[in-house]
Amino acid sequence: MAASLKGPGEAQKHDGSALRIGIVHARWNTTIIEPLITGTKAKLLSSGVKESNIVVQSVPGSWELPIACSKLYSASQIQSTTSSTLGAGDLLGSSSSDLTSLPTASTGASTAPFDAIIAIGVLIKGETMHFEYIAEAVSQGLMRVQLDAGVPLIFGLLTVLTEEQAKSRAGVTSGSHNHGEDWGLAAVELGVKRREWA
Ligand code: DLZ
Repeated sequence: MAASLKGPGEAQKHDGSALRIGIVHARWNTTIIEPLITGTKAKLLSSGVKESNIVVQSVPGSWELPIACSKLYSASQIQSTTSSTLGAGDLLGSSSSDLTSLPTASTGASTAPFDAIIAIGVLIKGETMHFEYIAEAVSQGLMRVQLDAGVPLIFGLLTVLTEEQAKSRAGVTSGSHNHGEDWGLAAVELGVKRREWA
């Protein structure tokens, strides 16, 4: 069968066992978001990333993704320089909804800065210009965070015209591909390559 033009090409195998990965997702369109997160995590785990080194945070909508990714990354940088002198709960707390609350060494999780962060959101076009403004701003914002922070930021933002299009990109409809899987693999590849490039 001829290779498809679409997609990242033949899968590369990278060892994610040393990586720490963040996932920041919007809660709008949750029925699409959930399978995308599942697909993303499945590929992280199958690439060797430890469950304890995957940190998942949520925000209300896609608009909030750039600031959340930025804050999550800087919190992990602070944690990496201070964790050795911190007890569990100091500075970073333990509530999973707080962007500054990252697992500490006492949980067995890595306290290194994130090797990659995956931003996941689903924008579905409505009747107004809302979609266009958010899609453009979030895309620019995520690129800005990625280049300013120097951390790979995987673009898991679906910008679709219909709910059907969203479902068929989340592997929900029969025979469709879950794009979250690609995002998980991209995070591992970029996380590993970033360490090589350092
Ligand atoms: C307001 C809004 C609308 C209309 N549509 C979406 C959407 O399709 N996907 C999404 O992730 N978020 C949506 N939002 C919420 C905004 O992203 C944002 O959370 C709010 O405007 C508050 O800042």
